[in-house]
Amino acid sequence: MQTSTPNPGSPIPDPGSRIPVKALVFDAYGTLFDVFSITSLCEELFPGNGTALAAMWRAKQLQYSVLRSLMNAYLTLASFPDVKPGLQRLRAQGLRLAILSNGEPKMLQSAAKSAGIADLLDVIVSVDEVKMFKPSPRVYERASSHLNLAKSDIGFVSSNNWDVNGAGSAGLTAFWIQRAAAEPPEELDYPAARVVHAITDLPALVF
Ligand code: LAC
Repeated sequence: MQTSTPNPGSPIPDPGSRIPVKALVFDAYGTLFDVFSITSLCEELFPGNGTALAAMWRAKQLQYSVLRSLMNAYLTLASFPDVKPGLQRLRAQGLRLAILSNGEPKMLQSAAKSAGIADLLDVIVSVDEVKMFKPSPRVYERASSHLNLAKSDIGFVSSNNWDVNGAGSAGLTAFWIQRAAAEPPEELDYPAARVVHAITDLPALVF
């Protein structure tokens, strides 16, 4: 395993400088939408086991397992509290904003609407249109075609380390939003250009 190789695709900018991007593209689940906001429903269904069930369901969702009753709960996921104010500030700065997710179009549109952020997004792109999942480079290329921007003009934000590395490897500037304090960085060749803890940290880091 390599540990300290710098990102060969795009060198890490000076940590003190802002990063020039024209758009920011966000992963959805765990990044914008709080997948643990279904914990209270899980607790109602299985008293005493809500937290464990929500965590297990997230693992299952990543494996693309389908269980209708909980999938429906994903249609109305809450967003993290920093998401709406962060997106509003980024938009006021003139950035174009998008979601690029392994989720289905209907689920993403519904969650964005329910979280009150649909109007802040220029486009919601689902892997459904390429029939491949992230981290395939073909998926990250869809962000470039939808926004009509070079990949180097796009920042990609994800809470998933593998997604950060995938985006960096595909030529986007990746930002890791570390939602879980204990999560260590991935030791692959494409580290994040910046690590943040909330979407509201991003406006000061880009221009
Ligand atoms: C997504 C998952 C991977 O939204 O978080 O693509």
